[in-house]
Amino acid sequence: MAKAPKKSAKTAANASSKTSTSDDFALSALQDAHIKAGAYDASDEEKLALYEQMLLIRRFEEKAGQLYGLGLIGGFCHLYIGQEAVAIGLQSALNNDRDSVITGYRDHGHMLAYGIDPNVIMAELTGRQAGISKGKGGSMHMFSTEHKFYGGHGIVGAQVSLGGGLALAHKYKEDGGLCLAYFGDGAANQGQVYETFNMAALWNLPIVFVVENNQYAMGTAVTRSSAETEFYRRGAAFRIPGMDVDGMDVLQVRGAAEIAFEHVRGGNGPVLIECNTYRYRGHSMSDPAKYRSREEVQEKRDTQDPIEGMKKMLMESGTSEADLKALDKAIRARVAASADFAETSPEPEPSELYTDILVEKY
Ligand SMILES: Cc1ncc(C[n+]2csc(CCOP(=O)(O)OP(=O)(O)O)c2C)c(N)n1
Ligand SMILES: [Mg+2]
Repeated sequence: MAKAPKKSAKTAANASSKTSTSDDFALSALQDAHIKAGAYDASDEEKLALYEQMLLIRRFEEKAGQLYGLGLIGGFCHLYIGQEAVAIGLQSALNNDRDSVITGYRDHGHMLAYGIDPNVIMAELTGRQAGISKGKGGSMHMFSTEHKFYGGHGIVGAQVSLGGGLALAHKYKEDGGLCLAYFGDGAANQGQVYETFNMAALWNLPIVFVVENNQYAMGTAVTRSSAETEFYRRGAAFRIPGMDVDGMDVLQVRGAAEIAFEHVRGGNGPVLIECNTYRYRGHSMSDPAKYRSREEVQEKRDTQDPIEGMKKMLMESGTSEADLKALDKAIRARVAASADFAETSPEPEPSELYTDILVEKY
């Protein structure tokens, strides 16, 4: 069983370093603001919308898992189940007309969080012409420039440097946008991440780096791979303020997003957010997950599930169980329709083999 990082120790450590110099204070100021502000103060309507969006990701991913089992999805397929609060909490605070998003291969949830049609995502997973990459990319290579969603990247950590480039473009064009660049706890040990931190801080780029710490990189627990498991501190050497966020609570994530985005939009340079979360399924569909116990997974599900947590909150504020059941039914129907759409869509024409490839000198 993975040893849970000692989260209690860091608050004390922060407190002691805060007073040393004003510079140290600047690096922890956003974390202090996050602790003070706490969860986002959502209206009942907003809570229901966040719940609905998280549930759509969960049901979509469950269906993708089934289609994979039936052989309808080939290649790799990395599910986002358990991590829904991260993408929804952050992306609900974005300005979709201006801001850009980039992530790794665990990307279906981010696309749904960005409001991209489930039909075109499912069609991509099943390799159909109607897919968002014309069925030629699959699970790890989805892209929508129209929605300012820049992938979907299979090379661990590479999206962080590309995100730096997107942020540079926002600054260069003065379009007022920011880039949200997600990466995993495993990717956080890649050298290029720190090269990007340096340039982003040096050039004051509008970028929010988000470590989705789901406690594992493939089969390796963070405590076995990382000397510093408090990932939010890793920007300190580059003068990037960090925030340590409960990634299983959508309102905490949204609260942190409000603070981080305001800081970046104010022209103050990058922020690093660590969202502490957990993936329930294996690394990919082909992972039997023997490196952890069933009890560990069950315990997380029972005590920290982001969707159950929000459901409880909604019921406490008066939403009836019947209404929530009806919502789930509607989402299941929406997801089933996306699977039907994907299964009945044609595969790409063989001539598509010759499109979207570089064959000339550029
Ligand atoms: C440069 C590179 N090295 C190794 C791999 C193989 N690989 C794929 S996923 C992965 C683990 C990444 O874990 P993490 O960053 O924590 O993301 P998570 O899968 O947990 O979302 C590795 C090592 C790769 N795709 N690219
Ligand atoms: Mg990970």
